[in-house]
Amino acid sequence: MTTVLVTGIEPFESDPTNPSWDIAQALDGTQVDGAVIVARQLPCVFGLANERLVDAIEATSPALVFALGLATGRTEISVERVAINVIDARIPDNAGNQPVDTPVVADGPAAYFSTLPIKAIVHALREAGVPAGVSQSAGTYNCNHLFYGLMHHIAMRAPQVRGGFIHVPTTPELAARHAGRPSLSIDTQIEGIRLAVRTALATGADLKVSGGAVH
Ligand code: PCA
Repeated sequence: MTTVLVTGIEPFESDPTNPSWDIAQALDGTQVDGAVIVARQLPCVFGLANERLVDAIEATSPALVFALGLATGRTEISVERVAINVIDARIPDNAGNQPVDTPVVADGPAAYFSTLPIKAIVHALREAGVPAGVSQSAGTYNCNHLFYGLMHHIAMRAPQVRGGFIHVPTTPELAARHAGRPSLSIDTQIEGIRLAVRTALATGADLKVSGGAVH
């Protein structure tokens, strides 16, 4: 049976939970159109998160990898387009490390693109009433580093795997701790990621529709 690896990240900064892991955990062991979802939690630690991700890929041999992370402040499920080869941490990670302007992979290419059908996923989620959009930057913290590590591993060692990164908004419960932050219920987020998996399984070539923004 086809395996889809969905990863979430442990809580970080001051939050008691991380919705990215709550979503992955809720989907763990469930089937989507003949594929089974396997979930793994990754540490919010530079370097170690990428080692654990590679271990999980090697242990589960997935066809698809969806790495999830929390982006407090985002208003919608954000399907990331590009991972960049830089870490510029605003806060220390859970091991106390705070790299500034260091590459994720020394001598690696400047960037990698997601190999998920990002436009098709956004279209499917919006059609289903789940707020979603393409994001042109996963930031420069742990999630971008994880996304870059994923795409670098795929490029170098696992070209048969398709993968990418999705940032999720915070939940109402967490937003209540951060006044003014937008949120989306965990049930809507779980359904959104399930639908993203279904869409990626069913989509070879991505849709050619505009997902850009003029800022
Ligand atoms: N979000 C952070 C790191 C862990 C997480 O869930 C980020 O966007 O980098």
